[in-house]
Amino acid sequence: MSSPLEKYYERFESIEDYEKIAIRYNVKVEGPALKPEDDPEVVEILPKEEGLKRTLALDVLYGDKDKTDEDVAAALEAGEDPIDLINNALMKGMDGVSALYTKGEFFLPDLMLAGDAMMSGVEICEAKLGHKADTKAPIMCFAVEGDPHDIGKNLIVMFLNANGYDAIDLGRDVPTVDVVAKAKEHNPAMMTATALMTTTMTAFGKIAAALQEEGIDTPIGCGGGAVRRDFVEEFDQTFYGVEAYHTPKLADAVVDDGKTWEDIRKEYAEIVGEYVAAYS
Ligand code: B12
Repeated sequence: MSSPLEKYYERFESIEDYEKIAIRYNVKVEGPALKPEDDPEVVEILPKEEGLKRTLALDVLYGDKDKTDEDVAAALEAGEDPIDLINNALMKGMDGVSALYTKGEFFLPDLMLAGDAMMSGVEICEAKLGHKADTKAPIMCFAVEGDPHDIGKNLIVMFLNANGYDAIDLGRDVPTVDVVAKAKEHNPAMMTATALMTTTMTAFGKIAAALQEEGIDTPIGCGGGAVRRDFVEEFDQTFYGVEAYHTPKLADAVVDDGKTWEDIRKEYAEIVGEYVAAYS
């Protein structure tokens, strides 16, 4: 007499036409999956020539920190220029990740793994250089007072660094007085403030008022799960930020094109180059 488990498996042994299983679950196999590096947009971004730079870009694309560390060390050993590795290998991998995330083909964990891999590679390059790579401008990033949620803020920091900015990461639960003190110290071109709780997002207005008292008019991008555009726009000096990967483009608009917080409120979708529901 067979056991219940054996009986269960016997049912499958009697199935002759396995296609029926697929039909029942409405599964259609459409051929081999497209590899991330074969996506047409990613093909345009990654270094085309086989070699250390392409390998490194792929390490980042696949979020493989250990392999990135190994390959950066090997590339530096082989005499590659650390700045060239940052700009034309590590950052290219991260650009590929952003492209796939924008399309909805990569997800938050992919971003975080790739960000860690890229930043680790950048640190090894900077250690070889003996100084930090030149950056476009300092941008200050923080999660507001009372708020422990920092995943979005960490993504912002990673995207800014990946795009050549000096992201000054103040961390999470940052008191408004510290924001003002750090703004005086670093004179950032822009700030990003993140809040995920209805109880903490009131900090945006307090921060804007405290900065204005000190005569600091730096644009502040405010975002986070619970935050809405109309709430943010109740205060001067602020604009509503939607996706972490938008931040470098918003920073470019401020740094390169002299856009103000008022301009960004009007031109957000144009600046980030895509349809943004909150700004439609
Ligand atoms: C992870 C998480 C936690 C983790 C945080 C870990 C960490 N290191 O961040 C932990 C477990 C610590 C936590 C704790 C708490 N949490 Co919590 N948490 C979450 C959760 C599940 C996900 C949040 C998240 O990381 N989202 C993903 C990131 C990427 O999103 P994001 O930060 O918003 O950033 C995106 C955008 O907003 C944008 N963005 C953000 N800022 C900016 C700025 C600019 C300029 C731009 C352009 C874009 C931008 O970029 C990102 C997308 O690309 C949410 C629920 C949910 N599904 O959202 C609850 C949630 C946020 N938590 C909540 C609560 C209540 C708490 C607690 C108070 C629970 C408790 N009773 O103890 C505690 C906090 C305790 C404290 N110390 O005060 C509530 C908040 C409710 C509210 N509306 O007020 C939520 C919504 C859960 C719920 N449904 O109740 N939490």
